[in-house]
Amino acid sequence: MNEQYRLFIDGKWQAPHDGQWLESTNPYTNEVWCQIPKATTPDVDAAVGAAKAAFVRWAGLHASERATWLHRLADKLEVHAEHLAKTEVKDNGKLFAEMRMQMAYLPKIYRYYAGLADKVVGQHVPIDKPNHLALTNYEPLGVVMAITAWNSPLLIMAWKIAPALAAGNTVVVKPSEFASASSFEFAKCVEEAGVPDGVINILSGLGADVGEAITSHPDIAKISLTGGGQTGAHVYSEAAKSLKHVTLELGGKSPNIVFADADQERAAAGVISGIFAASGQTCIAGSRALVHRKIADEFCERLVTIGKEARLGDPMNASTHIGPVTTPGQYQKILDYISIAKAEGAQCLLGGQAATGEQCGNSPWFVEPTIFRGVTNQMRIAREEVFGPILSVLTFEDDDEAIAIANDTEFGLAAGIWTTDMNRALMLPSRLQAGTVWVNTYRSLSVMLPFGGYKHSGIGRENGLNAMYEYLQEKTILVNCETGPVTNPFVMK
Ligand code: TXE
Repeated sequence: MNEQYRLFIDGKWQAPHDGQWLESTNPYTNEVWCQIPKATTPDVDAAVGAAKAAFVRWAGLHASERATWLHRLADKLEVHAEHLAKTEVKDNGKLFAEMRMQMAYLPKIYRYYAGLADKVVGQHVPIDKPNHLALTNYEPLGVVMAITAWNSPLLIMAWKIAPALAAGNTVVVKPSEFASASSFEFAKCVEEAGVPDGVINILSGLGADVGEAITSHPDIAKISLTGGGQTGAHVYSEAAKSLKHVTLELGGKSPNIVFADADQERAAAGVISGIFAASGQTCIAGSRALVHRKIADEFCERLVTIGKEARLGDPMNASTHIGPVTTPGQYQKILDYISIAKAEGAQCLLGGQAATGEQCGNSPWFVEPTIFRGVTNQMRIAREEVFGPILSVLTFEDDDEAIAIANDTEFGLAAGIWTTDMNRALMLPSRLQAGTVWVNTYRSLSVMLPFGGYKHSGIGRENGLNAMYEYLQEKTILVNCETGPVTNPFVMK
């Protein structure tokens, strides 16, 4: 019997108001494996109401007490890491090897922000008014709505709710309808850890059903969303109507720039993992390889050689390199872009079609790792986010041209540089319009480092010290200590 999850609201498991559930399909077995509740507006109201009521108590705790709760939660996440990883694989078809690493990292994120909770301090400002005492202080925003995507549900959730909770906010999480189960398994850890009721609430459902209830809800102070660009823009404009704070982590079309002086073996491995890991379904996918014209032939051969070695198969199997695509919609989108690239005149060096065969099990959603050469930056395949295992190779003549092509995109999430020239390594990152620039590495993240996008890749930053301030507001306190006679009350001092 498949598990039928319930909403986690105010520390209790509740059936959705409309009594409807959605089915979750395992992308590898192509079988429905669980049911997730289909929340609607009354469920959003209930969850936000619970979070609002809990806020007074949670924000009133000393920061070090909130930190203790986050550590307790982290303890439970450690105990259940393996189970959480397996749940995510069933939901999104990503490799167990990757999800296991993510789950091992998850507690560190909660512990990092637990450690920061009581380090947030205000200032005494020696202002230019005699006999006045000026202080600043940081206070939480209130109820934070975390909307997450299907590609790394619990990691993305942690980036949002760990700093939000440490800062004193309470949260409602709405995971993607394509991968909600792990968020409910996470809620079991919340329950086991004994986190006070209403501090963390989990809702599942369709964005279209609950979107308006979220964006217009008067008691939600902030929305933090990871998702597609269109969703981000829509949520941003709707949230503006009630002046909500917003953090957006959206898509990318990230360049991986390979200079002629690069260590080609390392660069090729980096470019391949940058695009084929997670079947290319990551916001930081290095989907454009910009290769110096002088080495382009040799480098493309290397890419094809490594790409051919990719083993497609069961994501639970340790020897699998590439699993299925997560959703039928995503699968179709990727195949459409392959057709578009071919029609635009790009030359297909590898793959270029759906993958079938025994290794794909019952899954109809495998796509061959694909490399296109002869791509120009004007082609749609170079401009639009595919979110699949499709690499476009472009060439450049010199540094200026590489930078110009790299920056000629509406996105700006990440970029990679492969070079052994120290000057390039040090001087070029500042010329790239991207939130993260990796040099001689790619797709390497840390909770200690800010992460977020330039341009259409997002607004605000996650991770790092400053992410705490995305969930805080600054207060000024000015105390007049004058004792002399009152002067003219009609003139502002
Ligand atoms: O994302 P959506 P989808 C990109 C990627 C992918 C495309 C579509 O290119 O092909 O987006 O993916 C919720 N109000 N990325 O359709 O729809 C939704 O329920 C409030 C990049 O899965 O943007 C889910 O929880 N919420 C990305 C979340 O938004 C709404 C990761 C994201 O879903 C809503 C995922 C609304 N009106 C996709 N509409 C990345 N940055 O990594 C939807 N949602």
